[in-house]
Amino acid sequence: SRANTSEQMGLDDGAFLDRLMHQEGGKILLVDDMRSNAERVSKQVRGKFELFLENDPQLALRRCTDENFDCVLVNLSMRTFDALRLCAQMRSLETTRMLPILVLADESEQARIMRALDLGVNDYIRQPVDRNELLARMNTQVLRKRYTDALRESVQHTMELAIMDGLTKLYNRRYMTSHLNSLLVAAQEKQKPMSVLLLDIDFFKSVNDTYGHDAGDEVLREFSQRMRQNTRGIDLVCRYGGEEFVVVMPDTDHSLAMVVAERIRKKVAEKPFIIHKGRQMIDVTVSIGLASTLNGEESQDVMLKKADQALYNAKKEGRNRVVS
Ligand code: GH3
Ligand code: MG
Ligand code: MG
Ligand code: MG
Repeated sequence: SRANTSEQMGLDDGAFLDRLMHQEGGKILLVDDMRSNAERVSKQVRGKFELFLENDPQLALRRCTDENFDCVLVNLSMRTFDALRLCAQMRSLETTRMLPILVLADESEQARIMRALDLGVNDYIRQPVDRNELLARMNTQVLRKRYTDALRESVQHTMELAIMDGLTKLYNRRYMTSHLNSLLVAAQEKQKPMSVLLLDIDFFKSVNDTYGHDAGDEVLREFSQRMRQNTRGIDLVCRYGGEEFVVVMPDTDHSLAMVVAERIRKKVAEKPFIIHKGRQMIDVTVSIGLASTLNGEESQDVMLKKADQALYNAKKEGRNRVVS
């Protein structure tokens, strides 16, 4: 649903925002230890918002983390615990930092209202509560939450599109080539080795021809998954082109890179790829060209050319092998 929301949030799609803002209701958590008060609020929002009640601050925090509330309503004059402390905790926790907080306050609580606002509470309502005012203020918070959520998703999605390959969720070629040179420079400065693998799936055209293009796509996804599982977090795994991939391995000399490349090659060849929801099994192999830094002064172009030449030899020598 995230991608869906983001797509709908396209910059020129004002209609999506319109729909977003006119959605009714919202899921509200009321934190209150006074039953009678809670019942009054509940009656006032009935039919407009979905209201849940929690009378323990720790449980309230947990629920705000686990459930997707649109707004929290906190009664500032609770007797059994400090509402301000709860507000402070909500603002400091990563999971509740962005959740709108609305406080209910008595006439006499001006100083505490100020402190609550200081802590980052979004708004307050005086008790006894006027129903229309309560609904209006809650609605404002719910809409703001929805808007910022959608905006954040959209920004994240845009950033992902810029650096990731859509099919495999690996880094894309542009991202890799914009980092490889500086990684090589950093390796040289620290006098660390560095290796690059260029991988090309064998006879991939015949996978498409035999099982169809969608099957080919599934193979590419599963292949990417196996590469990810057999590399480290600091390795840069990217889709270089159609069925060609590059793994950039910092701090990795030729012999270690050989071990990694062999492991990937084996993990691809040893188990058939299961596609079409288990209805089809395809044997896949990969050829891998390996290039490692020698004097530490190799440029990106030199490294990729070396890997490409090695890959060419791997194909020529019969495929399903690693050549350096
Ligand atoms: P070789 O062992 O020499 O590498 O043989 P090959 O068939 O893998 O080589 P070739 O480069 O001739 O074919 C690559 C094929 O990959 C051709 C193209 O249709 C297919 N391909 C490229 N991108 C995609 C994609 O995103 N999805 C699918 N399904 N196929 C793709
Ligand atoms: Mg190819
Ligand atoms: Mg080819
Ligand atoms: Mg190929």
